[in-house]
Order: sequence, then C-alpha cells, then structure tokens
Amino acid sequence: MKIGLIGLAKSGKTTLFNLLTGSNIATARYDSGRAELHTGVARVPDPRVDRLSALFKPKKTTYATFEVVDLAGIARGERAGLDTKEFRNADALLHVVRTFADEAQGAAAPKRDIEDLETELILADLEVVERRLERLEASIKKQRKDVEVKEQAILVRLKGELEGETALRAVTLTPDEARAIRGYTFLSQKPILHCLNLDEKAIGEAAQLVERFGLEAIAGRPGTRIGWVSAIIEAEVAQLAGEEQRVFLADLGLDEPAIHRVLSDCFALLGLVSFFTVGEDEVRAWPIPAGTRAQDAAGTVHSDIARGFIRAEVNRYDDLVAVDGAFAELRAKGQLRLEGKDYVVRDGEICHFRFNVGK
Ligand SMILES: Nc1nc2c(ncn2[C@@H]2O[C@H](COP(=O)(O)OP(=O)(O)OP(=O)(O)O)[C@@H](O)[C@H]2O)c(=O)[nH]1
Ligand SMILES: [Mg+2]
Repeated sequence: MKIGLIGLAKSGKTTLFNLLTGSNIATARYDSGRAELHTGVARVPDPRVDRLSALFKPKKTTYATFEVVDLAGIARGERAGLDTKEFRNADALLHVVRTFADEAQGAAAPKRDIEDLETELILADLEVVERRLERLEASIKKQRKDVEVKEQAILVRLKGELEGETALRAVTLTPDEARAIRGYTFLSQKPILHCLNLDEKAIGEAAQLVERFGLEAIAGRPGTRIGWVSAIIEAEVAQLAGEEQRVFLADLGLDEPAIHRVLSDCFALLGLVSFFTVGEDEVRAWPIPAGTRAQDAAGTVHSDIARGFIRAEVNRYDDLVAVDGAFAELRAKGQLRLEGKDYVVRDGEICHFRFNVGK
C-alpha cells in the first residue's frame, strides 16, 4: 500500500518524507527547479509490538510498513503535475499544508490551500471523465454495447457530482459501480489526510486547530482526516533519543513524537490493520486491509501457508499480555481459538497458522 505526499511547493513535503521514512533527502527554501521523485518505506510505530518483543525476546522485531512517494509541489491552479502515475497509483494522499509563516511565501492559509487542492483533484478527475465520455459516446453511436452504456451512465452521474464540486470520496457507489470505475484511479476518490505543517510556536494550540482555522466542514467530509506536525521540530526530535528526547518533547508539551501519530493516521487512512506473529525468531506486525480473511492473512506471511491452510490459532493481544506470553495458560483459559479460512482477522490479534505443505 502506498501513500502519496501532495501539496503546494515548499509546504514541507520532503521534510516530512524524511521523517516518515528515515531518509535524508536535501530540502530547500528556494526552488531548485528540478522535479524529483523520492520513494521510501515508512515503519509504523506500535507499542504492542514493543511489548510483545519484550515478552518473547526474539532475534528480530519487525514493524508494519507502507510505501511513501514524495513528488514535486503542485502549483496553485496547475493540474498538469497531478497526472503522473505515482499520484494515480497511490492508495491514499497525504496533503502537506503549510501552516508556518514564510518570508518568501507569506502568511499561511491552510483552509484556502486545502480547498484549492481539492478543487484541483476534482477538476483533474472531471477532465478524465469528460474525455472518456466523448469516446464512449462515439463508440456507442457506432455500435451499442451494454457494458459501455452502463459505464456511460455511471460516468454521467460522476460528472454531475464533480461539476457540483463534490469529491468522489463523498459519492456512494454500489460495488458494481465501484468495480466499473476502478481502472480510472480517480484522485478525488482517494482517502486524504490534510496534515497541517505547523510553526513551532503553534504546537501548544494544536488541539484547537480545526476551530482556529475554520476546518470543521472539511474535517467532517468522508474519507478525510485532519492532522498536524511541525516537521522542522520533528526533525530535531528525531536526532535525539531516550531521556534527552523525552525532555525535549515534554518541553513542547508532547508525550511522543508527533510523527508517530502521522504514521498511524496514514496507516489507518490506507485502511490497514495489523495482526501479529510471535516466536523466538521473530515478533512481527503484518499489515492487512481491514476485513481480510484468515487464509488471505496467511498468504501475506507466505503463499504456501495460504495454499496449505488448515486452521488459524487466534488470540487477542490483551489476553496474551495478561498471561505474559504463556500460550499454555491461554489455552487452559479457552482464549486460544481455532478459526477457519473465512474468519475475518481483527486488528491486534495474534495468529499462528496451521498448514500442510503437501506436494
Ligand atoms: N518554519 C518551518 N519551516 C519548515 C517546516 N517544514 C519545512 N520547512 C522549511 O520549508 C522549506 C521547504 O521544505 P521542503 O520539505 O523542501 O518542502 P517541499 O514541499 O518538499 O518543497 P518542494 O519539493 O520544493 O515543493 C525548507 O526550507 C524547510 O526547512 C516547518 O514545520 N516550519
Ligand atoms: Mg520536495
């Protein structure tokens, strides 16, 4: 699963990309004139993994990850940059909104920037719909095919919504309709996290951001979240460790780095949850889309395990921690369940798959 960083030029995308992925790409106050693309992997901090790792003392501890792409900034009113496959392929968008004042760019206006970006996403989708509708019309005139007539009906409806400035995120589709338009990878349909990149001095007011910038209506939209970070301060936090970091965070009034929350928000935005596997060799979090069946979850560990799937031994994280990782005790308490291939794995469950490798 992949998240795409999007936003106006100089909003702090690359600074945030570095924080999310632990990279060290140069950031610049002034435009280098080069459009660069960076890709990386973000690790999702998870106190449950830390706890399990402390219990099982494995050789290796592995956190859930997702991919991140950082692209050049989108200029106001300039949609061309949106038409790249990196944006189109992203499963969700992380919109970095400049909320710090900058001499070169003036006062921050997060609400305006969010609305402007939404408009660009909507207009980009409208262009795609209009182009496709022209072709469909010509094709149907030549020869009437039912699938094309159906697709035309859906697109006409979407066109109306987009013209009314409604993002496709907010349009309810039947499963059939959703399937029919999946190939278009519409931008305004992707879940979006508007991440306000705050001035250091504003961290104390972070809890009232929505009210302060008048973002109530935006926050209530489907598939939309509002978050915040002060990227420049987080870069300093990331340089510190242990007690030094704790003291620095406490001075800012934070219990943990703000980037942790951004990472978990992105993970949730992508519709992902984690199940865990535990053992002497490895304690590991496995990201799966919410609603994944046990057999498919097994397949993320190894395709052979999915193929030879017999049963999943499943238990809850809280129950396992309560008995200090003693599975025998869980079994005695009846807290170790055996589930079949269609069982829907829930966030935080510990799974052990029984399988038969066969020939
Ligand atoms: N004051 C302040 N400056 C920031 C913050 N985040 C980033 N900057 C500065 O803003 C400038 C641009 O940051 P980048 O991360 O390169 O921004 P970008 O969005 O990737 O820029 P482009 O890729 O050129 O569009 C740099 O000088 C950063 O140091 C912040 O939270 N506060
Ligand atoms: Mg950049």
